[in-house]
Amino acid sequence: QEYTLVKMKLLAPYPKKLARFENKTVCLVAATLRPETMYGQTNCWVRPDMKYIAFETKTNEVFVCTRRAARNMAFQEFTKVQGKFDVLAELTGQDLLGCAVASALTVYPKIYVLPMLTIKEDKGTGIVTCVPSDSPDDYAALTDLKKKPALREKYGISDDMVLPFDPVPVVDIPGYGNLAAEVICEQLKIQSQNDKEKLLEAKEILYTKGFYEGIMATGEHKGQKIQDVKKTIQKSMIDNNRAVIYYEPEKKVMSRSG
Ligand code: ZZB
Repeated sequence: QEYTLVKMKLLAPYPKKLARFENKTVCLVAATLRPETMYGQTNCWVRPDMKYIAFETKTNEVFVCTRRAARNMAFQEFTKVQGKFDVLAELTGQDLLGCAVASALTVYPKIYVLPMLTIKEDKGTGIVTCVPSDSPDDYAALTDLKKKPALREKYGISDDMVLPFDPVPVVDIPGYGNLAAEVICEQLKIQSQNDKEKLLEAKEILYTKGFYEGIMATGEHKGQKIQDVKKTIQKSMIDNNRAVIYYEPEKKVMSRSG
């Protein structure tokens, strides 16, 4: 499985556990299958109770992701020595909550690290970029935070990190419009980020519809088909040093290699 790894650059002040890297570029790296939706990023997701590490890449950047993802990256020439990575810091999602990051293409110059409780350990990097216009999981999790002051309070998230960030129209999907995730969450009566089965159904519908019928609604490729621009947008992010390609091995292979 090929993912686009989006470098979400940590902005100063860095959190305590990363403070000693303040003279370096630190990136929370998010794996996505939808590089063309990056125009609509509204925040970065981490799971508060999940463990993350920081390691140095061969280009002298510091990447933050799960240990499992770091190990995969070490076998994909991200580090100086093949298969090896030095753990510079160990942290939890909680340590990253409320930090500010800058990500490519999005209309919001400064976005925040917020809690998503359904992030899986065994997929991607454990860091997820939020696109509430097109990802039902993201729309549901952001709506949870917007509607529930108690949830924000529990995780020490202030209103200004959440409330100003509305979904941005990025892709037009015939029958769903340009805020497809919101439309489908309403149609399927999705109540929260924990509505697992309905969210899976919503995601599958939008992946297929978006890929085959989606038209860019913003940016320099406005009016073009998603199929025709996906690779172009991925390549331009890579050329601008804002993303890299990351492969995820098949699950079976993973469990054999530890
Ligand atoms: C931005 C984005 C925009 C995404 C969209 C989807 C959509 P999949 O399909 O199951 O392989 N993701 C990545 N890692 C994780 C994780 N560890 N736990 C939970 N979610 C994760 O999952 C890949 C997608 O799920 C990724 O692509 C990421 O969200 C999220 F408009 O990135 B995506 C219809 C979906 N649209």
